[in-house]
Amino acid sequence: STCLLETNNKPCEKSGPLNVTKITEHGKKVRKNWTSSWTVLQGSQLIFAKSQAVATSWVSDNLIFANLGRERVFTYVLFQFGSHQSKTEFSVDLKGATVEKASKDKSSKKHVLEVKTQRGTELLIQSDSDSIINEWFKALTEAINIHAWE
Ligand code: I3S
Repeated sequence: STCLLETNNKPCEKSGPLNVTKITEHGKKVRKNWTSSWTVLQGSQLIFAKSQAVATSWVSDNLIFANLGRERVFTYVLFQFGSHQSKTEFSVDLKGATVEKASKDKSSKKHVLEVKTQRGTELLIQSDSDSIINEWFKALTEAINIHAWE
């Protein structure tokens, strides 16, 4: 598969191309700016980058390698704020987030999901493929449920 990144020896759950736009940032409405992003779901992090290569290097820039006993444990730290965040490269934390199928008034596009984070970011993610968006809906719902109480 396309998931090459590891966290605590766990491969990422899902990755692939999606169209994404923020609609709210820190609780404030922002102008839509649909871009196609390589999207990676890893643990409770949902990462957006321009391309798969950028996603890989961006995440590995934020990797901390720790040797715990005999096992090599890979832990990464993603910067939620600060210089590492840009319009095309950013991540959101899914702890306490919600995901739902977006209502028609949110977008004229088909197959749109709305993700709301605890920090007041709202994203729309979209694919022209019904089955791709359904897979993402399942994966995101699962990730949100698994990490809800952390
Ligand atoms: O929700 P909106 O404002 O109708 O979103 C559309 C606009 O953002 C539009 O751009 P400008 O109005 O900034 O020129 C985009 O091109 C559209 O894609 C947006 O709507 P959809 O329905 O595609 O999410």
